[in-house]
Amino acid sequence: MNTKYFDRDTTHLKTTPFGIFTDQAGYEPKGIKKAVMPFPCDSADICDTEGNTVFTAKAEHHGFDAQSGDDVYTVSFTGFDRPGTYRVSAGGRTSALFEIKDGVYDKVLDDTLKAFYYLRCGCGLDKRYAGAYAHAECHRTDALLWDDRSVSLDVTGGWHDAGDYGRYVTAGAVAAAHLLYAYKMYPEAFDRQDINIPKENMPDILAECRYELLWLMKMQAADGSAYHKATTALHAPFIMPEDDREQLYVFRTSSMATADLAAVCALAATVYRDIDGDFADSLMSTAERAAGWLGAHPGFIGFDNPEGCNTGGYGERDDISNRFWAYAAMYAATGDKAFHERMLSGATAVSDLTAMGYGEVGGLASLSYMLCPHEKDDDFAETIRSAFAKKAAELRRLSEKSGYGVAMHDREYCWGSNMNVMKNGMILAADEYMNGTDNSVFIASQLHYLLGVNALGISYVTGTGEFACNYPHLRPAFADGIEECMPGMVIGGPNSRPADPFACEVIAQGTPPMKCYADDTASYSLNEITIYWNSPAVFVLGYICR
Ligand code: 9MR
Ligand code: ZN
Repeated sequence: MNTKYFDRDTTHLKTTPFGIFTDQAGYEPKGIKKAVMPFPCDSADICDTEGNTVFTAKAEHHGFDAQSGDDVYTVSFTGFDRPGTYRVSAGGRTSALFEIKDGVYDKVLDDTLKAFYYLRCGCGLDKRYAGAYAHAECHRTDALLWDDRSVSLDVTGGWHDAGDYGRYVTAGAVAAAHLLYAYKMYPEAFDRQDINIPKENMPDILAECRYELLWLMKMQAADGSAYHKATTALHAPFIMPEDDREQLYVFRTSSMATADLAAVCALAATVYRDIDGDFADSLMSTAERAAGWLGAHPGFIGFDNPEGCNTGGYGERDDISNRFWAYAAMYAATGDKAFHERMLSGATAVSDLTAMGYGEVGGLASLSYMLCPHEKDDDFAETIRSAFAKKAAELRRLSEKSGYGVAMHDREYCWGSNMNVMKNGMILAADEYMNGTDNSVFIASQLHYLLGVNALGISYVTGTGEFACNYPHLRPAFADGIEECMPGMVIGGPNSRPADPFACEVIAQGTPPMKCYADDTASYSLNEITIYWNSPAVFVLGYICR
């Protein structure tokens, strides 16, 4: 718990005690292993826990890295594959401890998936599953329709979106979809998983998604459209979820939410069909009613917070990619030519066929289309494949140019930059899936960045690594009074356009993008968590652990 939250004291902010940056989870024995040193050196040693040197490698000068402002040296120790626990040391500095072993990322995969359980709303978290992070039932009361307070609705369930207790349809649909695509593409990684959540007769990842899907279905209005969000009028103070007893509201329909609901339910129906036929049927009926509404309402209905509400807006400028995703997923679920036609006719206006959400979702549509068993339009399938090939080539170039191996444009160091890192990993994985290009080294590099190979030498996943973020802008993590944050939370990360008072105070003008970060509860634009920042990390880890 960061007790300094309220007085904006910054003295507790720590910089890494380590001078050499490695993946703090570690490396597969056969994996590419590279440490980054932001200082001149000729060679580096791999040392065991007793300090004995077990391997020495020559350093290379990568050169100046503008995103970090560092003159970077790297050392490759891929040739060293003996399982064990090590540090890299050079020039009187060391790295954090890391392991070399088979299955070294399994625990991070488990943790990042379990994070969704910790965010469940509408239930209590039982000690058996949540341990010290158990808490009583939250947000069980009916919600009033914001625009007509005589209407009261049961919209309990789902995941809390983020550091706040809001629940938003577009955000939830995209996060669940990332997990479902991950399962479709890499089932081996998830079939064997046991993350200690209430058991259902299916892999844990599907049980966890089901919890969100049941809520998403409740967010459908009688006319088939989807309400945009369910939140209180104002963000709660930093209290436990069960202590947040303000009136809940459901906010009016948006066309993005309706399209995303159709898409995720249709996608989910294909996943649950063989596991739970009744559930797949109700998903399909929700998807069909939402798609029916979309057909009857071709105009864009966006969303802006009404007067008196300050919870997340999740406004979008158009719903083009959302509708495209809905029809692609409907076609994938049904094989119905009418949906195929609608998808193809909407495709030309889609700006990016590789975009993985939460706003632009063209890439999710592409995944649905390319994964589906039905007949495809050859030209359009080729258009999708080449969009991924082109984007992946660009990402490989960025990754090679970066001293830290991260495939990021400067502009991507924005609110939730770690989502961009992981989404870029997803695009590389999708390119590999569709085009057969081996992107494994580049995908692993994106994970290494997240877990410590970055200019601050910090692991951006709570509970993984000797120097990991621990004070996210996450209400229960503050209010539970427990020093250690619950594990597996992927935080937003560096943001070169800090947008909260704390960040504006502590991030000096001119700080290089990769260093615009502080591990403090107060900073929502640097250090919040959300479900759709965790979900692309689960996808990338699914690829890696498959
Ligand atoms: O993730 C969203 C980010 O891209 C936006 O820049 C930011 C400001 O509008 O909002 C973020 O979403 C927040 C949402 O509105 C409410 N729940 C927490 C989300 C993460 O900060
Ligand atoms: Zn809740």
